[in-house]
Amino acid sequence: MKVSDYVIEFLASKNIDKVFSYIGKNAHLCDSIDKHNEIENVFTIHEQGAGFSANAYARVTGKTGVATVTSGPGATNLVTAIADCYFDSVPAMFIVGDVPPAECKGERNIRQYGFQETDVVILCDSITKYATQVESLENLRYELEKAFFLTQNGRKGPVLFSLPENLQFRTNFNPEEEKSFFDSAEYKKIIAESPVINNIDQDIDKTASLINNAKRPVILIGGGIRLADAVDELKTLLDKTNIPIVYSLMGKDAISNEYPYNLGFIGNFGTRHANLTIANADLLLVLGSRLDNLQTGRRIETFARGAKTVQVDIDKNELGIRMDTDLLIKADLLDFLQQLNQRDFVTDIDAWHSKVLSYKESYPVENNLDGSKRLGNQIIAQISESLKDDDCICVDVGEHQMLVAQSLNTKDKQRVLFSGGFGAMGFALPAAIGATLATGKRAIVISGDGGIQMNIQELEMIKRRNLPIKIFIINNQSLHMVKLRQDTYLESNSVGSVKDYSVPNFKRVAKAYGIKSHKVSKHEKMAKRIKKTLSTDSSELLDVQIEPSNTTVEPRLDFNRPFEEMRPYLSKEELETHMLIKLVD
Ligand SMILES: Cc1ncc(C[n+]2csc(CCOP(=O)(O)OP(=O)(O)O)c2C)c(N)n1
Ligand SMILES: [Mg+2]
Repeated sequence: MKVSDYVIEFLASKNIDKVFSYIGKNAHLCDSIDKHNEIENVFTIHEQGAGFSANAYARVTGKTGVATVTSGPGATNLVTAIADCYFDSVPAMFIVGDVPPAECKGERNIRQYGFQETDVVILCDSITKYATQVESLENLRYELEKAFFLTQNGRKGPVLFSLPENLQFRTNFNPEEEKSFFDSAEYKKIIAESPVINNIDQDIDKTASLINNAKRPVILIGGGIRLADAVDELKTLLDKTNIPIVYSLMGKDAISNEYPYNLGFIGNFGTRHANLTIANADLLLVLGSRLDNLQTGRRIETFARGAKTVQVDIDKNELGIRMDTDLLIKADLLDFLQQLNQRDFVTDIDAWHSKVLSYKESYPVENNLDGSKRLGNQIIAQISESLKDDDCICVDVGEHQMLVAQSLNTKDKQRVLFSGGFGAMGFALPAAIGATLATGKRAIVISGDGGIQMNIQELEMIKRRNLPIKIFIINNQSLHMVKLRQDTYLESNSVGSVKDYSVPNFKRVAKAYGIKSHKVSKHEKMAKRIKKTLSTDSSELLDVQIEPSNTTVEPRLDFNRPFEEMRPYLSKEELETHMLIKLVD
């Protein structure tokens, strides 16, 4: 059997139906994909585009996303997308068609021997679960099975698989004769160390008892719920208990705004009602969130300070490292919730419900404290009003992203994809391409004027494949998230974010790519234009031109403030009316 055919047959046997590709020394692999009936190449315009598309394919299907590129510059172009998978625990396999080992420098003390030689294994070692090069056919089956297995086992993530060009076209390969990873001691050891569900009986009892005794419980949802495919189990728990929820960026699309006790996004750019809810809780159940400091604020001792805390995560190294926690549980969230749901719950939290709903009514995110409207938040809320029930919304990085986290009102079947831990500008457009190709459903891009320019070349893909993608550019003509920091710490010296930064005419750019486009700048026309754009499925770009002052994110938590004290500040008297625990001096 030809080696490249074997590799592609292996992927097809894992139900992978698309590989995001850019051609080069992987040509044999791409040729085998092309000749296979159940799997297709999707050739993007840049390797980073292929990487982010594979990333989104994995996020929306739960399957392993696959991208393949050439050695050297192809691989380095992919690095950002690989890192993004690593930090957001996205299962993905990145295959590099590499330089033959005989043409590599080996032990020689030189920079490069072969053309386009780069040590991709070392390069990607710190941003993958496993990075390997197949140096001879003896290891091919073992390494391929191992690498693919690791993408999904335990805490998910990316692997790097380098397959030199000279091996791809060998035709004398018989996988039946080669050793399998699944027969190995290495595999048995990994399985033995995986989370064991029947060990957590006691933890489940304790958690159920904490829930039943709590007067002010809150669940903080992280990206782990989606990764564990535990959304339905979480809904069951909420049906039984009606516990209020808040979410991190990565947890946004696990429970929609259809749940009445969804208090929203927490943290430095969270909503005031979410932060007040955390601040006043007496029980905090953290499900699949690593509690990074954008969520907890820098004064971690003030975060959920009146609450007993339980943290559940599949990765034991994430447990309890940021705050004192009463109960730490290493478990797969699906197992954990399945078991927890078998317990009986008697909760008495009506007073708490009234309280948290009063937070929400007092401080709607679309309003300033004086009642005037916040245009940036309103635009995002208007987008949500016209979305279809199963749209996938792909969001870039910057102020517009925080506005989405605060104000995009979701429905149960919608997905919202972010570059969470890595915060990579340029994510949204190729992610939308991957999502829509994976599901056949419509995807929506919400990007800034900066982020969209980072992978704008992928508009060509939308046209070539006639994809149902709507692109909203929240165009404040600046890299405004950074401008905000320069205002605070650098006396508003907006070098790079406003000064010596520029944007093209996006409407004309889209037109050049053959994509329908419009521009809207009058505030009173925006709602109607947004609605019109979303009323069809065909590709379209809408340049929403807005003054930078209208995207500035509020409320926000300054680094030296207790968790509930967000800027713009409430008077002490007003804040005290909401507090069930003492304010920090
Ligand atoms: C690849 C990359 N480069 C730089 C940054 C730093 N950064 C974070 S947000 C941001 C501004 C984004 O500007 P834009 O896309 O216009 O969004 P806005 O904040 O204006 O809404 C920058 C430069 C980043 N996150 N990613
Ligand atoms: Mg901008």
